[in-house]
Amino acid sequence: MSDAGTKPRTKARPKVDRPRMHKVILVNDDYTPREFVVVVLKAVFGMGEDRAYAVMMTAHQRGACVVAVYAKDVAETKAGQGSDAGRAAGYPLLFTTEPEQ
Ligand code: TYC
Repeated sequence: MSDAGTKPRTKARPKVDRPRMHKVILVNDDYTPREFVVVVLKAVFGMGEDRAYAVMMTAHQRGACVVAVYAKDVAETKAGQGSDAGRAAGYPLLFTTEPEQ
């Protein structure tokens, strides 16, 4: 028989931190064509042409660019899809992930 709610709770319930969000980071390389990077950003991350071009150019000029922030499993899946698309086309295109904060 359940006594849910009838007994005082005697154990402490420590506040738990929310799971951290994870950044997806686009890493520059010397071989992947700019237009291919733009195509992948549009396909995998749902960006429009202008946003995708701006993110690609930031990675191109600065070495890397944060693409988006997601829950860990979503970030890892999307980073994998982007890197896989590059590999399938013979390019070293790389997306990595890292936790926020
Ligand atoms: N640097 C590449 C070129 O000049 C283009 C590029 C941009 C590649 C961003 C990867 O994450 C990247 N063709």
